Amino acid sequence: MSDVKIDEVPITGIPSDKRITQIKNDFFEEFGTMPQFIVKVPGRVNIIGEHIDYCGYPVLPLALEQDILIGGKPIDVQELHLRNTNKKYIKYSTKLLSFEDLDIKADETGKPYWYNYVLCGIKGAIEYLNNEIVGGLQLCIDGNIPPASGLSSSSALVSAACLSFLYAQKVYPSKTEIASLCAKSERYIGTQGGGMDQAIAFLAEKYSAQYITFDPLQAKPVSLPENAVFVVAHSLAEANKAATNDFNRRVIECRLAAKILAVSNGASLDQKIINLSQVQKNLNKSLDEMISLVDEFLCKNSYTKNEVCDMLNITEKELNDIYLTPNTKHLSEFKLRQRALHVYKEAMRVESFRKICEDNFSNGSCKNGTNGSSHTNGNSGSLEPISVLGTLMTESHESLKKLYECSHVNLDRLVDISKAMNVHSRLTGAGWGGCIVALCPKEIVDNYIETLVDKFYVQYCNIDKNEALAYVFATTPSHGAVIYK
Ligand code: ADP
Ligand code: NG1
Repeated sequence: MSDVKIDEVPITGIPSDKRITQIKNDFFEEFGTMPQFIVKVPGRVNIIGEHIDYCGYPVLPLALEQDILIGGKPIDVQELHLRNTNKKYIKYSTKLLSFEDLDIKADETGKPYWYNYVLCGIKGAIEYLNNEIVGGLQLCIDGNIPPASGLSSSSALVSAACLSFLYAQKVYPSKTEIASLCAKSERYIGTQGGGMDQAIAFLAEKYSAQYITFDPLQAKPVSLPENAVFVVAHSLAEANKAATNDFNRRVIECRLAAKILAVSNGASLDQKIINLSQVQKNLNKSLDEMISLVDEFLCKNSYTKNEVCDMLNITEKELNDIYLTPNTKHLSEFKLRQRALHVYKEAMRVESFRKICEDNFSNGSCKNGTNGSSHTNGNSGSLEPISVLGTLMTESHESLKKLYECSHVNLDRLVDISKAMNVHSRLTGAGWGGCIVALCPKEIVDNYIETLVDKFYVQYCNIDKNEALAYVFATTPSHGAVIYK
């Protein structure tokens, strides 16, 4: 899997599609020529394993049918010209500089411009090429992944831009290589994300979710129950991760928790950043044992900056410089215990979920009866496997809401409406808005969607029934990035 190159399909193989026609028309209108290639990178929904990729733990996403499409054509001059089929995203052009000089600045409110995500992908690609680039690029972008909604529109955009640029430069990295490169590239936007979104964008396979492990990056297909469907429903609240410090705050709280657990258990006081999974490996402990260590060494509900400095035996300046990001330096209080507990317990839920799928649905069908779970987490004896999977998703949501504090009142309402129909669900993606993912038995899917439309979108959000149908959809696992040439 690791050395596999990205699929290239003859451009004649593109299904005739309104969006492709739109890209071609807009490309011609803007640049007076046709695109030479089109790249397609999917969004994703994460089934379980939230806010743990940047702590080094495996996650379980699948690629969506919704995607970012980019039509591209190399040009002789070292310039980049961007156009979007959606006119709310303004045109943008720039000289292509060395990666050190390619500056990515947010607007005056701190929110990134849309084209900054394209620049992230291109900056990463130029860095990968050691500034040895030939010519430039014209690009026209079209996306149908709901933005700022936890379905990875930003990573699909960064990844599609990076792939387009490398392809135009005639450079063809493997899927794992480009996935890791794009994860690194997206951090130029200012958030310290993990690598889940970029990994599934390139490593996804049709009809299965992927169990993604990091360091080294690998993806293993996971068969899902045939008699259930994963339904995504939008909360109608958008949250741009890079516009606030909510996301980075959680990342650094996890970093600090990891370092404190390490030094409290005998590690030397150095300045190396480690994640919660590395601490577990170094201490050679089980996840259960890590939870006991959190209870023992991170027993307070909140830690001040001074307390953290004392525990790590560092000055405030060192804390700021080594561990904090520009948008978290001013924080004075850190919730280390809650974040670490969420991460270790969520990592256990991912393992339970994967094992249940492996033991029960390995041929894509549900072998009724056993749940196959050997973990305490979500192990409910004689329950049907699907209901054990559902319980794990419900527990994940509770933990994200209470320990990680990244839910939203609309997300909680969607989860509650689902619960009343015996459908388990959870927030998916970064949270603070965005979407839920629900595990819904096939035979009630239509009824479930109708109930959400009625109780959430029409009655609670006061939107029209037809409009509401655009916000809730059943998913089918799709494939990873493709280049049409
Ligand atoms: P997500 O959870 O979808 O990844 P982010 O908050 O990280 O959300 O990023 C969302 C941002 O990505 C949007 O605000 C916009 O700037 C950019 N974006 C997403 N889709 C598109 C698109 N089709 N065209 C242009 N920019 C897009
Ligand atoms: P989304 O849902 O795309 O905002 C973010 C991170 C992921 C992961 C999830 C939470 C980026 C690009 N994406 O995803 O790595 O940490 O939140 O599980 O930072």
